[in-house]
Amino acid sequence: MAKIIPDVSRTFSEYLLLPGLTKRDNIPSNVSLQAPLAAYAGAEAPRLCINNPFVTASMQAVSGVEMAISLARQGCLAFIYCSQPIDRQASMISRVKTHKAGFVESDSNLKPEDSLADAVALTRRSGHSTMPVTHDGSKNGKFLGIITDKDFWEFEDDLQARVSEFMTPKESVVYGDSGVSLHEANSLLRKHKKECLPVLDQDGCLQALVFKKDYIDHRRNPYELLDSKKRLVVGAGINTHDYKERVPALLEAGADVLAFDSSDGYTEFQRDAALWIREKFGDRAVIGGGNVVSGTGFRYLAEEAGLDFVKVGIGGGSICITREQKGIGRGQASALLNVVAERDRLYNDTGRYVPVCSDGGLANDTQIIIALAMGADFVMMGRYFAMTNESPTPKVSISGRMYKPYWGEGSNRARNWQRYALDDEMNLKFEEGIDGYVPIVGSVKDVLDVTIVKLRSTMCNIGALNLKEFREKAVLTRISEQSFIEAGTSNVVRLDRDISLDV
Ligand code: MZP
Repeated sequence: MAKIIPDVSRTFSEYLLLPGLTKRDNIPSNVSLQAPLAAYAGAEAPRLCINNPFVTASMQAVSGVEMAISLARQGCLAFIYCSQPIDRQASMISRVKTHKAGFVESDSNLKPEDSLADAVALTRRSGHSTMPVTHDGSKNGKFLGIITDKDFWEFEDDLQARVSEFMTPKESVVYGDSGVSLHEANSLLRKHKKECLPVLDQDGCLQALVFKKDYIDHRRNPYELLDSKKRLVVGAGINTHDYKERVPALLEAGADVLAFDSSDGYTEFQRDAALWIREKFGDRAVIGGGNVVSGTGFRYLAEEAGLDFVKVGIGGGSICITREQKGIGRGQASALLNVVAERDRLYNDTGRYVPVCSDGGLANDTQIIIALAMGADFVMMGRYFAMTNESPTPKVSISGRMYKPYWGEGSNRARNWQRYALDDEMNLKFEEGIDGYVPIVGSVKDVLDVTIVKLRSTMCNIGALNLKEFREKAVLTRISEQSFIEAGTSNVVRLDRDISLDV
């Protein structure tokens, strides 16, 4: 007969943290959010750490080049999705690795014969108000000048007039020559009191733009995640089907960490693939895997497969219908608690610490905080990042609000059958993910800033200065339905919810 475990499957929203003693040095600015991303033994330093404990899901609707650059700049990490041809994924990795911080490719360009109306439309589409003018309107065309929204008045000037009549021509533009260092470029911006510096090659073609706001942004991002050669750190999703070709190409392109993207990772397929990669690339490869929902699954991947970190979660993802389609999965809180207990046992038994990632189903900042308090070393999120400006999907207006498409890797749209099927036979006979929309909430930095402030603040309430202390000191209580209601406001008309301001 089947075994029924006594515990019911629980979710994060069923728990609350009890405050611990807050000492005088427990202030948010003293808190470190650094988290290990690679297994380590005893007192040795992990081969890879992130500075903030958030990584992106390896998904088409989430993890493109722009997202990866933004995440690394915020001290986090993105996993570029593997549900695409090997050469495309490798080229995305190398675009992140070769991204020269501060030099950006111009993605809003005009031709001299374009009209002011074209300039206005481009600004609306791209959100950029500085537009280089090149001979053919391409990003690397011959540079002729630059036009910004300060050069004309949208409601006063003739919008049919040509861009060439309003742009600042090349002769009057301060620009840098190819080979200029970022330091020199910033000095030119400062000296000439400019916001944007075009960089031109020896033929006068546009190579890149340097913005003053990026310099300021850089100075404000002290947690940026860089490798030993000062390049941004990036991860890549992999699967157990084509790893013998995919992994060498990704490592060659510069991927710093690999993670099996699989809904159920407690398999011999994943172990065999991990052992093959380890034998071929040794410790140079940081390899994560999963997903699992039990201590047994964790132990198998940590010990037998020798993984560097293990992801926890089946069926909790916001776009996931695995539980209803196949009847497998586990409440995310129960799964995580079971796995982190095994991680700590493994550490006590062997001295090897294998970090745990809570993957999927984090619906708000509170749940992120509870996941880290319960023992996750870091969290992986899809929806959270799909809602930002940097996700690789187009903005869509629905009933006057702006959204972005977000779809599961197990949906027909992603066709990522490698994530779900054990062999080619099962190639998407049924879907495990849905296709939908999420509201746009701002930039990655905007949303992370808020989450980080809340996390640091809660850690101070618990009396923890780092994430290890946080999980060691955390005391949680289960909440009843009534106390869940009590947690909201009571008998007060809320300005943000109950009163319409349009009256
Ligand atoms: P969420 O942050 O949107 O709630 O969940 C993201 C996670 O859901 C991913 O990291 C992955 O583990 C999982 N996922 C991705 N696609 C599907 C699906 O199509 C899925 N079922 O479950």
